[in-house]
Amino acid sequence: MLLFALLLINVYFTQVSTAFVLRLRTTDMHYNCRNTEYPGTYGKVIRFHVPNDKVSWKEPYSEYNPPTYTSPALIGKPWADPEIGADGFHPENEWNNNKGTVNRTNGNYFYEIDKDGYPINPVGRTGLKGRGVLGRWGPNQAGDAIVTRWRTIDGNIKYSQKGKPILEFLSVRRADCGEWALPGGFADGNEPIENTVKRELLEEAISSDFSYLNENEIEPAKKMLDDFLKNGDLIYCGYVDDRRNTDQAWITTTALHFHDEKNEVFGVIKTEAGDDAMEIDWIEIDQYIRLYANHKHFIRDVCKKLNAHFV
Ligand code: RP5
Repeated sequence: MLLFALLLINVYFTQVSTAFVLRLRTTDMHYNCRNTEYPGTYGKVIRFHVPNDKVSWKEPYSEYNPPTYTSPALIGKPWADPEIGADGFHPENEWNNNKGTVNRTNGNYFYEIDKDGYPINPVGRTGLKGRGVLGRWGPNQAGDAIVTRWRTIDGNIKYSQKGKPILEFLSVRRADCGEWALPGGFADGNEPIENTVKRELLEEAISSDFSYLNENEIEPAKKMLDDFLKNGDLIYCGYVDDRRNTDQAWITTTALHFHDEKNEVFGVIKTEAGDDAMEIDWIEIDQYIRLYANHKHFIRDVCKKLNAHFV
């Protein structure tokens, strides 16, 4: 009896602590943008080592002396900021707001500016200063599309052992690192983020050639797709633990959910990998899926929302 009670307590605390760790990972910790070489630099840019307990800026770390790296590819690009103070670029009134030509808000997070006028990563240290390959100082706005439908076997919804229906979601394999991810990408200028999500989904995951349909089916199919993508449900808006982040530039995403309850849309519309996606698939969801950045947390929240299987 005592053994049974101890077992129950153990299970309870394991679940509680797992939920806690997941929450911490989403908001308060760097896993992907720390203690690695910077992506695309072939070992030339190595981040300064940041132990787990030194991620937070609140923890003193007197030895901290990160290198600075801003990719030369950013110079002169219309979608990238100049160096702060150069070319008449003085964004001090733009931080944390969306009043200028660039959205510099960061979801629900407020970020600070250091004494030299640079934005400070709101989650903590990354071991690198500069912008890396990110165009904007501070937040770089992105959007992600979570497209789901029920997993079926012979036309019937598949259920987990615990009796919960199982979802699948549309995933793309990124060409830059080979990891599976949600279809998504950066906002073009100050475009509304719903447009970014839709545009990136269409570019990366949906065939633009509708010639597989009969001529009289094409317009209704396009309209159906358009209607489906009109009302995405907000799942997340905020910081992403992306491997490209630095102490002064990071990615902020808005993840919108679209659910094809009866497979009416994707029973007709063909998916196809495009742009910077090298492969595409409907992936069955469970707690073991591995995804780019913190996309898995968005998927977990969608499962909660639809009371679908995850754990
Ligand atoms: C992630 O990077 C975002 O969640 C979004 O999926 C993506 C945007 O970068 P690209 O796919 O355009 O490289 O942090």
